[in-house]
Amino acid sequence: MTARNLGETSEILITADCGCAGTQIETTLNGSVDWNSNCGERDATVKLYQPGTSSLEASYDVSIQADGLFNIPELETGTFDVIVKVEGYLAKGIQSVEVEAGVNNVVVDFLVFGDLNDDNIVDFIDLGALSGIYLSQVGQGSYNPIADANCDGIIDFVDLGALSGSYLIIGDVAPLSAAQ
Ligand SMILES: [Ca+2]
Ligand SMILES: [Ca+2]
Repeated sequence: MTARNLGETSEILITADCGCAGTQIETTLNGSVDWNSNCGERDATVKLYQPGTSSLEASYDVSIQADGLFNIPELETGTFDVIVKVEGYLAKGIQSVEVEAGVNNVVVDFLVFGDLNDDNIVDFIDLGALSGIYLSQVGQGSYNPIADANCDGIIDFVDLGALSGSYLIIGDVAPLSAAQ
């Protein structure tokens, strides 16, 4: 069997019947998020764009584990701008991530808390959402873990302060600018 050219980027179609299972190098992307383990698991979306553009190449729903790690088990090789959106946080972009055959790693840090309604800006809607469940505790129906910035089981002044600190900040969007 001839080796498949994994570096070829123009090939988008993947054939399922190549009979080569087990012979190809699987391409994976391991992500690491600066994360409070008390927060447990959290849903996130990882989007890959052609560098410097808003041309979406792929989108993955992932789960941030309590240790801050996430994994995309199979993806295409290439160079991508990566935008990670974790529930409750603004989207974070990382430019020009090279994905080669085999295991790849990407670090996602400095996540900004406070986007409770997932529209990629921290504003009065998020403030209102947090205020509406102020002093609710884990176990109560009104408690929303997404609003619990420090994940201590109560929505209080600490979480309000965290949200206020990012008030009117907007998350990253494609195309990512060179300044980032
Ligand atoms: Ca918002
Ligand atoms: Ca809290």
